[in-house]
Amino acid sequence: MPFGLLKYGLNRRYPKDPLYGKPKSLKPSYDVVIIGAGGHGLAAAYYLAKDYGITDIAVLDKGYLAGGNTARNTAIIRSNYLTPEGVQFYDESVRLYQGLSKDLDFNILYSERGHLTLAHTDAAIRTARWRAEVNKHLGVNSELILPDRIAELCPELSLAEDVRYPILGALYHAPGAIARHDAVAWTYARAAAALGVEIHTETEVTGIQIENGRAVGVETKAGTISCGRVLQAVAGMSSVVAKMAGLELPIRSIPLQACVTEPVKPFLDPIIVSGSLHVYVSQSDRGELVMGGSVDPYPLYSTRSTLEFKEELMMHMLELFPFIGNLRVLRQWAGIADMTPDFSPVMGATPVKNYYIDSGWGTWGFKATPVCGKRMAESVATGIVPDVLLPFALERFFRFEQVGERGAASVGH
Ligand code: PYC
Repeated sequence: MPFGLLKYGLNRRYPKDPLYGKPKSLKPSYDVVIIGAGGHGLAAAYYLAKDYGITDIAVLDKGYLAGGNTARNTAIIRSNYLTPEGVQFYDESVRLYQGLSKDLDFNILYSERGHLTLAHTDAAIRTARWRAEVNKHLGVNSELILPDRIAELCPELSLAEDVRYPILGALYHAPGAIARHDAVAWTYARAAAALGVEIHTETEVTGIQIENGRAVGVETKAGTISCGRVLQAVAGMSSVVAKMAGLELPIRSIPLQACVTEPVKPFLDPIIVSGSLHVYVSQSDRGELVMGGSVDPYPLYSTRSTLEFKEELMMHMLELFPFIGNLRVLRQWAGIADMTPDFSPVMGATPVKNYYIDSGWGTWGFKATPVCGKRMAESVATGIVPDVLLPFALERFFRFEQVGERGAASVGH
């Protein structure tokens, strides 16, 4: 029997150190505490250390590394948004993603596929044209295309006209990509730890200490620590954690389910999204179809997945790809989407001094990982929220300056 198998099989604990170093005990104090060891929290830790030399950082998580929404999304990367604020922000993220494997010397399996948002109605064609024009104006490659071009880009897609929702056109976004979601978290964890950042998993935060309107410490199940600044990056639990700091967020948390099939030979190159059919699907480099549909119809803090979800998704998938009827679904799951009223995130400073927030990601947290990490690190390090984040401030809801991004959603709501 191979030696390694025995060593792993007979050990009560996983016998290898995690790739972010040996676990240490919590210190009584840190310069910065980051709540949430998902992609965003880890990226922020890395950029704080690399760009600003701030390395006295503890990243805390109640579970295992990147086991929340980072592990549960469908790994789509794109910047074909509707608002200029959204397009500029996600475009910076796409550019960071494109260089990430090289910059951090870790293969995140970044794979540029092209992204097609199918339009089945006149209204959807209008929105696609609108998005294409805003994108082009800001230097982002998107265009409205018609069925003959769709057939060239994705010959497997059914373009039948005698169906409920014939395809009239699509928004084509050539830079649309997928990546290995776990690897994104792993690469940031490894690089941050190499610079001195401590990552403490299974260390749940239970309270935030505030004195004179300023965050001064964090209570955890492993003890209380004092700190100079706190960043919360806990997608799916944003309202719960913000409440510990006395903040009320305009967020409803709703499950979003997804699934993967058994692997099959590559046949689907682009990422396909259909708003009317409530489907988004890509084929991973391992050959699995990775897909999902609409958010659940009610708020809930649960990551269970349902038969109804699967039945509905398959019904719609078969309209687009009638030949996949025999494919088996291997796994299904749910993440929790923190939805804001305008479908844009909430990032930046808060009314509690030294308490920063990275939240409200709804269904687009994964694609924002590098830019959010980098720009939140800038906010925390300098105390100045950069221009690219200002439109997403919490106060926008009090100023009636929302950043309406619903029209760019791939996910049905
Ligand atoms: O916005 O591309 C997207 C997306 C797909 C699934 C969740 N979000």
